[in-house]
Amino acid sequence: EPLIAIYPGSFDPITLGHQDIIERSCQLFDLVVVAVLRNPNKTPLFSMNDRVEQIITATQHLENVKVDSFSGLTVDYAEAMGAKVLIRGLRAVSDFEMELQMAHTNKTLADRLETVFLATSNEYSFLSSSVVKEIAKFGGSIDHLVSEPVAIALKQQYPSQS
Ligand code: COD
Repeated sequence: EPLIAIYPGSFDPITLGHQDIIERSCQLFDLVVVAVLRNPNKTPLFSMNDRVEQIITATQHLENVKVDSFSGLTVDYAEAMGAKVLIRGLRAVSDFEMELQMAHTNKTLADRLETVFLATSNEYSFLSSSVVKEIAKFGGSIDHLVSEPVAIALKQQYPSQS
């Protein structure tokens, strides 16, 4: 039976930090499903289509990745996908409280789903989608933080600054 893991998130947009977690997860699991949440409470910068396309492009070189979108509870989506593992990336200590709370909540909702935390690579420990958007908005260089297609898309979102 293949070991399936899901990696859920907003990915607005996908960064090199996310890509690093996906690449490393692909070494550990038979299939990694990158799942973009449709969140009615958040207004994303990029449409669902754009985000999914960006992730597909960024993971083209990996054979065992599937990209999808979902709504509702992550645990329900994980069960529908037959996933036994939920992957999360941990950056600084500041991520810890929120992530532990999420893991505990998900454990009460789905006992057989295990959250696995991967520590971020050093170079990406202060990288987030929000930071990338902030820098792009004010015309700073983001080329070392996101893939080239994402950098181009961000520059198009904030044209007056580029
Ligand atoms: N290095 C390593 N990891 C990183 C980096 C980086 N530089 N940047 C981000 N990450 C990790 C994050 O820690 C996270 O694990 C993952 O990448 C995705 O990050 P984001 O910011 O794109 O996604 P989030 O954190 O907004 O995703 C939250 C969910 C969508 C997973 C969550 O809200 C959810 O499960 N919602 C569905 C409703 C639900 O089930 N609720 C109950 C759970 S409490």
